[in-house]
Amino acid sequence: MLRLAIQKSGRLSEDSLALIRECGISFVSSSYKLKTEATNFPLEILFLRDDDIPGYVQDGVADLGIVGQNVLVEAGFPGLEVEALGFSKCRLSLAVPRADAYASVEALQGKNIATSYPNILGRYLAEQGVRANLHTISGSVEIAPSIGLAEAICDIVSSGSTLLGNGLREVETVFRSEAVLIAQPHLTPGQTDLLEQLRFRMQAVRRARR
Ligand code: PRT
Ligand code: ZN
Repeated sequence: MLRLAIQKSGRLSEDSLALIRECGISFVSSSYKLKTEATNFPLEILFLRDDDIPGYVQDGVADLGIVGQNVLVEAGFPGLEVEALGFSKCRLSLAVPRADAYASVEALQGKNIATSYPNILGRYLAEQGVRANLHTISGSVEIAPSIGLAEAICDIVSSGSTLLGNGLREVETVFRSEAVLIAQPHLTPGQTDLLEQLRFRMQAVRRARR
């Protein structure tokens, strides 16, 4: 038996469920249940907040998970990734108010930057030799400059319309992300075998979609 953790409700949920179903795995899901069991594959599905998924898989509470690389790497467990899934593509970018001068990342030296990704951003800035003050906030990061909390932000971007709507300009891509399948480090040989069957089916689904 394998336990797979997926996002309960959010941007990853629909595509995660669709992928499992396209792998030929049948299950009944209702919005009230936090757990369901597949009827034709030894798989249990847990519905969780995406932020909790890397830790649960690292600890072996769940054997597998589907999560964005942004959340996985920020949580500090990049090594759990076993398969890139090709959906929920986005980027983690730095942005500044549209009217502000910005020549290069040097412009952020000594500035206040609001983000929900202090670890990924901190590493990026260190590589660039930039020292800045990071303010970690968990949501609505894009309003930080307009309320005087920070001179720049670092947040997830896909279409860019949220940045635009908040008078911000994307200036650097810090990290590129997509959904990935992750696995706990201590699967039994039987579970490893099931994981390989699942990966094989997932790869076939991706090939068929192209
Ligand atoms: O409740 P829970 O904690 O489970 O969900 P959540 O609110 O933390 O996450 P959710 O559902 O918003 O996103 C889940 C994952 O989807 C993220 O971790 C990313 O890997 C991926 N993803 C893909 C995105 C986006 N695209 C995205 N556009 N995550 C967030 N956004 C947000 C972004 O933060 C910004 O506010 O959408 C806004 C920007 O979108 P654009 O299109 O205006 O640029
Ligand atoms: Zn989350």
